Amino acid sequence: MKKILMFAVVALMIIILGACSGEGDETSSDNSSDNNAEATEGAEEGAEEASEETKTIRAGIGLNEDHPQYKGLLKFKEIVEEKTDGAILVETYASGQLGDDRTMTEALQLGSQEVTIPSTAPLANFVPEYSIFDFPFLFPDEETADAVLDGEVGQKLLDMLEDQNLVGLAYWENGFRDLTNSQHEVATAADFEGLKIRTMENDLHLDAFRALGANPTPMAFTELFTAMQQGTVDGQENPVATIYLEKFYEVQDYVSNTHHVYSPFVFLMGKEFYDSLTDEQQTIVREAAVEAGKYERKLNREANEKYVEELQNEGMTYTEITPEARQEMVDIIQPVLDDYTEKIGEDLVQEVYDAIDEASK
Ligand code: TK8
Repeated sequence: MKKILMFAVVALMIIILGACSGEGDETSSDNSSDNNAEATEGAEEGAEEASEETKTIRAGIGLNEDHPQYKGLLKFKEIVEEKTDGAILVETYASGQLGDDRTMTEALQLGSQEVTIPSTAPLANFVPEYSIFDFPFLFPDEETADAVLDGEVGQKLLDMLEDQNLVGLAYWENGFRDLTNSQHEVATAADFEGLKIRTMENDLHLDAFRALGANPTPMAFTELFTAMQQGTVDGQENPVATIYLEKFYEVQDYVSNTHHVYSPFVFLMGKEFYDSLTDEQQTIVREAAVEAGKYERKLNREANEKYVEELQNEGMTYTEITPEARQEMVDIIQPVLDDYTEKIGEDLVQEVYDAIDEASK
């Protein structure tokens, strides 16, 4: 009898202990599932935070803080930081602090910088087709340039940048380029003879100035002022906004309204950085680059007349190029354009000219 009782007590104890440990298991399993849930939630939050950790755009340009290009960059910064609620911050660097157009474009390809806004000319070293934008006398006015650049063929050229690990988000405006020099007035093609002219690092520019009889030297913008100051070059060519705001009148005496090239800027972003953004962030930076670009174009155009007057007030001799003299320059340069049409591809060149005709109607 005693044995049966003992067995019953032991059995009862086993059942009670099992239930407890079961509860414990349930409790622990509940705990572990709670812990798992918390862990998962924490990881998801972490991942979410990780995907939304603050990203920083290092944006460098070559021109100084007085230029509309920098004011446009500040507008881009304002839009992006506001629309991402600070998830993307923009650091702005002017005056070539991070390098020149080519070296900053290379930095985007390497991921050591996120944004730069070069002229199209040096981009021809990355995508040869970009030389089309530096065909002298291509665009008749800013409105036609806007229509072509912001249209189908402009987008086709932006798309070509992706193979270079770059994303082109928008076209901004550098402007119609005019010639300055320290030697003498330039009123006709013959006046280019022997002038040592700095050009952007673009073979078409070099060949066009050689055809006019000048002695061109390719050079980064960051070296230009010193080269003019030291007489390494006699002259250069840039829009009047740059000539005035970069104080070229301190080292140049003559300016001619050659208007020989309409120069766009391209708002570039490194492709790896762009791909790291969320879809919403990609839309925000794209739309901000376009909106800030329209603002920059407006600022750039508003002051052109004023800049010409200011340059004369600073002592520069301003020479108007007559239509006949300009036509003579066009005729002299034409064989160079025929050569580059072959290099770039006749179809693409024709597509640009057709877009210009369409926009000019
Ligand atoms: C500034 C340059 C400049 C360009 C040149 O980074 O190199 O002369 O016209 O505006 O892009």
